[in-house]
Amino acid sequence: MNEVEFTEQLKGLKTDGKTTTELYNEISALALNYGLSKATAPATKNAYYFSMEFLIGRSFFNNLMELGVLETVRGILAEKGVDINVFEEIEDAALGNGGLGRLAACFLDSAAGVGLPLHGYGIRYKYGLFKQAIENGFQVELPDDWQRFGDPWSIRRESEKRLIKFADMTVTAVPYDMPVFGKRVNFLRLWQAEGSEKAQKISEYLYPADDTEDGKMLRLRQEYFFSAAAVGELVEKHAKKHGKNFDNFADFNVIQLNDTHPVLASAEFIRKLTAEYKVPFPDALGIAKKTFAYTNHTVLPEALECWNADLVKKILPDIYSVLIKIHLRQREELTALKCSAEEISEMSIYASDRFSMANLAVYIGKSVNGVAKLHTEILENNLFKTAYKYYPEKFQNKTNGITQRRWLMLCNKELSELIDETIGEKWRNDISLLSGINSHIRDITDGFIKVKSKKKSQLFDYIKKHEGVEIPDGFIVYSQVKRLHEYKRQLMTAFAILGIYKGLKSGSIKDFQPSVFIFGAKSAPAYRRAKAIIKFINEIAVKVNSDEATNGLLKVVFVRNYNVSYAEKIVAGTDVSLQVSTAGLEASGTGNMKFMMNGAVTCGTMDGANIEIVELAGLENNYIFGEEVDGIERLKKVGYDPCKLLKSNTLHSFAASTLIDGTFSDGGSGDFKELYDALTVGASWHKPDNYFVLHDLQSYVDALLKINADYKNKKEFAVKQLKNIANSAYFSSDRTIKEYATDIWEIE
Ligand code: 26Q
Repeated sequence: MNEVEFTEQLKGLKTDGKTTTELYNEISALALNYGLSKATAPATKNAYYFSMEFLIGRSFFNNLMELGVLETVRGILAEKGVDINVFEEIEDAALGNGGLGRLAACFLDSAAGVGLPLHGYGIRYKYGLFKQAIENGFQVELPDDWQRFGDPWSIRRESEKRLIKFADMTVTAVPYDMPVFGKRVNFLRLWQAEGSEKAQKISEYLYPADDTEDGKMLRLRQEYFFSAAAVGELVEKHAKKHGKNFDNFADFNVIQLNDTHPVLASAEFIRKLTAEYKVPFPDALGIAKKTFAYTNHTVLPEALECWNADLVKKILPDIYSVLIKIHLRQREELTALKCSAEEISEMSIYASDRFSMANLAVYIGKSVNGVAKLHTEILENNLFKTAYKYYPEKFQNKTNGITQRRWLMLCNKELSELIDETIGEKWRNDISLLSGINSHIRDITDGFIKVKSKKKSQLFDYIKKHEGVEIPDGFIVYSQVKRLHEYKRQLMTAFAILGIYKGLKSGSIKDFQPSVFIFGAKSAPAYRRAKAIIKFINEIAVKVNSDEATNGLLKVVFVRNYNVSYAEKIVAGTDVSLQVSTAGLEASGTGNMKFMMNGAVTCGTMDGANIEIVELAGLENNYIFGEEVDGIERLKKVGYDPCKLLKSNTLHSFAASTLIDGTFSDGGSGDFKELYDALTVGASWHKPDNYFVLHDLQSYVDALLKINADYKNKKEFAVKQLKNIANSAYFSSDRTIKEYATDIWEIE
């Protein structure tokens, strides 16, 4: 099908009396066929991205854009009296929790976009990340039945289904292919579990947590299920083509492990080669070591996966044996390298009846990478210090990126057009040209201010409709949108807002530019303190928004069910991007990059990719505050006492007391007291104020107020915002993916 045929068929489409869902399915099917007709020749060497999560979002608009027919479709539908925006009813495919899953989606987009053969492998969850409702200020989770509108962008490949064996059952894995359009057509292949009721459970739910809940058998099954399906397919394809010689397997295939979640794939690979093709174990291990590469996405100790050895033995006995063999082999190697007993135990795959998935990934991986400069340094100097000492050549940095196609061209058409007018359209195919804006900044501030205020008012309309909160034009937009986690410090923002609110009421803060704070966040359902923070923010919102003395100056909105599609609106309509994690804990962040590319200044700590953002866009065009990694380390050594701060600083004691003095109600749940205790005496195994919220609070408020004051000079503020846009090309995932292709995958 060519474009003319596509257009003709679309023109012939009957729309009368059809539901949005019906139209969605018919138009998508047509576009899918058109897209598939552009299919590219298979590459010699392919890279495969194994990931438990692909946070794709809505495919409809993005795919039409990638196929170059979005405007045509918009026009033809308009002629038929259908507004293309009705398809915003179709919900996102939220097969991921947050950063790691969205990164996977951006990588697929970029690989297709720049023409690299990278394909994704994952799980086709029946239910994606829960939908979030807010009841009485509390998060409530509802199932996300994303397929109820149909799934017209997937193709079920019945003939390529495979059997996956567990000790207690055999499960059928059926692949569904989602094409990814660009210069190439690549595929995201998602496996669905079929068979008995127990079998189907494997692909029913995405784990709604981005840190580990220990020893969950179902998660172990999920990890093995899709890893084994994918490995089985790749190995058999190779055997068919090249005979049973696997020495050259890595010349044709490379597998990137998106965190440790799919690392059992390496054990399955060795199992399959040794058991089914009679490859000697040392050879199979050697081939695995040339095939797999590992990306780490978190240094939080609770998010590092370990599997109970008995559990593995019980449901995957053959994998257990392979893991033990790898472990013994690793010991031999480390002994030969003259590692001390302590060093061996630090790097060991198996210890205290548990398998460390990170140690396995580092041992097997031909490369190990972090996702921002600072993060990679932390891997080398802390988390994987000993491995780095013995295998320095494995370690690399690959700073994350985002796809400018979804996160600029699609979500901010107006800004994209301003860029076209300023530097021409070539940047659309070569993002590095964006830096051309630098020499025109002072000529386009007025144009930019217009675009930004348009995107803000679109966002305000949407918020009015969905959250019922009215935000007047002209408000400065500060946004913090990301998963809810204590280390990301949404609580610190809440405290800062309380500080500002108090200052406005008492008159100590003068000349304040009207501002709105927008939050969007889902909490893991079992993470009590994170849920308490959501409730706390909602309580603050009710109080602040209804106070007539201040609500012309200050508003707070917690948006419900934050997801990719909501993010597209928020990043375009934000002035100030809040990226305030405790230094050393946010591996990279990618929201920070989306905001930057849309012309928000960053108000943040020296953490993750924030460091690289200010390196490129200039410290003077962003607002950095708070303790840096060294300082945090020092505080930990000498002992940090938040209670001292509570005694001496009025801002701190005022803000923290609101958790326990009856200012706000937690509905009798005791949740706010739990938050207060976490700050003052510590919670779980954590020290008091484990994330240094109180320590950084004052400098945070100062930074927010400095921004507020600077904003008065709109033109100068627009210059800062434009400097960010002009220097954001580095954070395109086109750049990132090319680095992976050259430095790790060796594909073209
Ligand atoms: C592990 C075991 C059991 C249950 C859940 C998990 C689990 C699931 C998801 C552990 C971690 C995750 C996700 C981590 C994640 O999203 N990390 C983010 O990755 C982004 C992309 O690299 C970075 O930008 C963020 O800084 C990082 O937090």
